[in-house]
Amino acid sequence: MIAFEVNDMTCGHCASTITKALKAADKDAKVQVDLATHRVQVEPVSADAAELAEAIRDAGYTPVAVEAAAVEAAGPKRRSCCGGC
Ligand SMILES: [Cu+2]
Repeated sequence: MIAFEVNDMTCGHCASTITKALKAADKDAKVQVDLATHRVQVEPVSADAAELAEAIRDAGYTPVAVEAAAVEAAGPKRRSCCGGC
């Protein structure tokens, strides 16, 4: 299980964009999104953590590996959204 915090994922449209991006990177992956906590959990089949993070970035979002979240929290946060909400 790989988990990311995606703080610029703010609505259902963001969540579905990210889910699609992850499935495109690893079509058999199990993806679970929790909008309230901005968490994305992935059970990958063929992709590794770096590829999954890349897929989220390519979709226009900023994934933070949950282990690294405390470090990243000190930095500036992007506040933009997908425009779909
Ligand atoms: Cu959105």
